[in-house]
Amino acid sequence: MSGPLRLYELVLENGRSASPYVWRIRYALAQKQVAYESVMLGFTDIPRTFSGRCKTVPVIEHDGTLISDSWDIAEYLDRTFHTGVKLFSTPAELAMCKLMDAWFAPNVARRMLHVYVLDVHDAAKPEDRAYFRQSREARLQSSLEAVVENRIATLAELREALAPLRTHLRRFPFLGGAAPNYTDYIALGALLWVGSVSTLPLLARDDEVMCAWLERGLELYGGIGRDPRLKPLIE
Ligand SMILES: N[C@@H](CCC(=O)N[C@@H](CS)C(=O)NCC(=O)O)C(=O)O
Repeated sequence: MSGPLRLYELVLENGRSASPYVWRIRYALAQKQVAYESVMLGFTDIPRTFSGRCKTVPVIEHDGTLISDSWDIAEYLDRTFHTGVKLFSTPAELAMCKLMDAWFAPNVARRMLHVYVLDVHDAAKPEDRAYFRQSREARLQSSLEAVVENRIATLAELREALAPLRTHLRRFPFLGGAAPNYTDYIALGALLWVGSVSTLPLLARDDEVMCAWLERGLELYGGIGRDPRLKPLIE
């Protein structure tokens, strides 16, 4: 019999959980029907909380063990909890989910960052903003303002980059096929992150396929994605 599970999340000024990787795990826990207690941390709380042992969230604490990195957490959940639906029914499914992530990160998530990084800064807790600016500007080798200067053009590229998902979703209700799987959580997690901070709706209103999938995603598991604080994701 295993003990309670604690999920460390990233929180914004408005109290909303805002990491795309944490959202993957929130959906994973829902699919596995695992109850958990949330601990909300700001960016600068993370190193303090884990004394430097974990630098990013999500982190889970379970039976005295800390696990960071969302992929390690997802695999741990499948190994440890035999409730709900397995996240990766076979090694091949895990490999396909990793393939989706390998495509999604440079083509979609990177462009999201270039559209929304200043929005993330502005939505972060006030005490986290200087750290967020400094760390992201060092990583992007540019001021946040300069990164988002051409964001209307980047948003057009981002919408274009969703084409493979659109093609797939004309055939299937979910990226996982008839039912959602971890590939849906990768994309939904990113959209929910954007929706936590966005001052520019991501999806065009006439993008019916993506909009319908988003609505289905938000409804999953009793509507865990829905939140009155969510900014418009559809223009
Ligand atoms: N590879 C990690 C990435 C997690 C990650 O980058 N988390 C970000 C939030 S989206 C974070 O905790 N950043 C802390 C920081 O920037 O100091 C995973 O899959 O869990």
